[in-house]
Amino acid sequence: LTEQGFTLFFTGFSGSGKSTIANAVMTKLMEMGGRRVTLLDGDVVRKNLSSELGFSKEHRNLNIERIGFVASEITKNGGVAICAPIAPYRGSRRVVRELIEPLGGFLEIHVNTPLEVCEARDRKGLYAKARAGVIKEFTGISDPYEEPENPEMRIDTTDITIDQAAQQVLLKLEKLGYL
Ligand code: GGZ
Repeated sequence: LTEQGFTLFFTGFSGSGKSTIANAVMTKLMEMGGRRVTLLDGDVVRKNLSSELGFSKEHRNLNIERIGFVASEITKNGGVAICAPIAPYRGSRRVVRELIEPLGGFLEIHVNTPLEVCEARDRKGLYAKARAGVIKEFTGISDPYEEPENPEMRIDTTDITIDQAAQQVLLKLEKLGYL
């Protein structure tokens, strides 16, 4: 009996709630037991796997392709990979989807919390720095974000709790037969 591996690929602005939802989903999956879950969070990947990369289009795409490769290996072996980068470019998201879909499940989850809400939260003060021009090429302010056209899910965290958001993801996984 081999379980089907799958990848949850969260994409959205800085401060949209990707990381927090990804962590909550990971916790819930681990509490349910029986699945090996690997979290590939944006900042952790950048520190450990992509430390030499910046935020040009080329470097962002390279970063996403590395994340996709690791997630594809996990998925191939029946594990659960949870990725939470900004992944602003459609092309690189498509590359990752095409890499993983033949090996297992792939769910693209657009955390579509509006930019105004992310900026108002400004948990790390990055938006203020981006507006001031201290951080260049900042997604949503001075760099593009190409909206997903056909994501498996959209989650706007403006008016829901993290727990509710995570619950929506689990419900979707159940409906699709992954849990
Ligand atoms: C976007 C930036 C930038 C620029 C630093 N643009 O909220 P955070 O801080 O922790 O998440 C953001 C993270 C984005 O890295 P990713 O690897 O997810 O991006 S991508 O998928 O595009 O490769 C933010 C911080 O790094 N950060 N400079 N210019 N976010």
